[in-house]
Amino acid sequence: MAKIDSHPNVIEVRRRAEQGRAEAPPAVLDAEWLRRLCMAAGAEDVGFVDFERPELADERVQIERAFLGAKAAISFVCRMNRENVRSPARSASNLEFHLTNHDTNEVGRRIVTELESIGVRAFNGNVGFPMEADRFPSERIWVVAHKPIAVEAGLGHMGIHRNVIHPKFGNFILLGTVVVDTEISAYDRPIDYNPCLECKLCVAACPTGAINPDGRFDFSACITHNYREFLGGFENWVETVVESKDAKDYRQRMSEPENASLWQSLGFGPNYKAAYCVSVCPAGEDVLGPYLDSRKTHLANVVKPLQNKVETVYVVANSDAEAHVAKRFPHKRIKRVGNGLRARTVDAFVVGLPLIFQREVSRGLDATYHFTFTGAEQRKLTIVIRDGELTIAEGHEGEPDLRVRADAATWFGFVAKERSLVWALLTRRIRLSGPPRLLVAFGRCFPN
Ligand code: B12
Ligand code: SF4
Repeated sequence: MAKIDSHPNVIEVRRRAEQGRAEAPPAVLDAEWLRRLCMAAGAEDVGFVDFERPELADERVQIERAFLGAKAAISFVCRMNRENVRSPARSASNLEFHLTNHDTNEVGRRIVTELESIGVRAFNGNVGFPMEADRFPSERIWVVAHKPIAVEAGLGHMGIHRNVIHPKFGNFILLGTVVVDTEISAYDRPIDYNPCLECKLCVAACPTGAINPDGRFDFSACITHNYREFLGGFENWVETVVESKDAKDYRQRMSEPENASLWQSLGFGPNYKAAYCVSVCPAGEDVLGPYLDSRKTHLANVVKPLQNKVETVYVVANSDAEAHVAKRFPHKRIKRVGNGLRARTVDAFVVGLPLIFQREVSRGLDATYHFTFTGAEQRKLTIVIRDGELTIAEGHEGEPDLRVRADAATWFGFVAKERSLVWALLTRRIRLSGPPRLLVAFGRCFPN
């Protein structure tokens, strides 16, 4: 301790404190002052939320894993230029996404820098990537979920396509969040209407059918195509390289444009393949005018060029997305790929099943499954597939049509196509009681 007492910096800090020159951080941040600070930092709208409200209880737990002491959040938006996002030229659209992504991170960083300079602990939650990759794909890999915070902060509501629509800027925004350990003098509340017009143009434009008219989102369809050059799509490409016998074989699996696109993604940041749901959305006061003037023109100039574009759409084999492209967009090329979404633990299995469930493929199946996992992970689950719906419950409920008793490691090896089912059945690492066709039908509902 004696050593630290004589350190020049320690002496100076103590001297300042004694002289009353050390600035104490404010006990409460004034909302008006904070709003001005955020706008000066480049935000185009901002709202404040406290973490006491029950709607954000789960979010707070997640954020505390990265930043202890979260009391309130500053939610802000940065606007994207519409015509670039809408362009069928992927290079133009991706540039707009990437640059706005960068700006949004910068705005968050500037806000944090200002707050830190007055002694307030503040944390900038990444807009998107990089994320906590070591959790992929078992848990959510993002630290802050910006959408629920933006909704609570009164910056808009999620439309049918599950993007937040701002009442003025529409869905041409990216979201940022700065978390602080200090209370704010006034908090915002969700706005009392949804800017979404329910026109369903997003449903019509999405090449993979990921957006359903009832607001359901097919996570697997979107991530397989749109994120082909991110995460799981990248892993699938690596496996393609590994599995190729020689250069000629590789060239048959990956076309030259695909290689060029991948190189661009690796060199300049990963390229999205679509985002057409965002492109076509006419909602928001600043966006709506031309659509109200002539829906026909909006369709012809914005929606049709994206629908008519001849392009490759990436799908999982025998998925709802594959059927959708074949039916709605016969001029687009279908390419079957893997998306890397495979469970390795029972927890990941439970989280992942709803994300890869194929509602249309499941039609006609009415079955209750009792799973008993043994070995390293012991757990009982009841999984019901009925009327295109999936339900998962802990424990065993009701009378099953098929009982599956499986050593957990063997089961996940089988799901990842690394172990043969026949071998697992013969060695009794997986045991079935009931018609085996129900296991085949189960597998069809969750292609990966
Ligand atoms: C995960 C994610 C995705 C996923 C899932 C999309 C989704 N609807 O959530 C995928 C990869 C498909 C995706 C795609 C896109 N995304 Co995105 N994405 C995120 C991320 C990281 C978290 C989203 C979130 O909060 N989900 C939770 C709840 C609130 O949303 P939800 O819709 O109910 O949840 C779904 C998924 O999150 C998923 N999920 C939930 N829990 C778990 C757990 C695990 C383990 C997994 C794997 C998945 C998963 O399943 C849910 C149902 O489908 C945020 C960035 C962030 N850190 O917040 C950006 C974000 C939502 N994305 C954004 C954008 C712009 C896009 C794209 C347009 C990208 C592009 N340029 O093409 C597309 C649009 C697709 C769409 N219509 O939603 C913006 C949206 C801005 C806005 N105005 O709302 C965000 C907020 C980024 C940002 N900082 O601005 N995205
Ligand atoms: S395109 Fe239409 S239906 Fe889709 S989110 Fe926008 S306003 Fe809602």
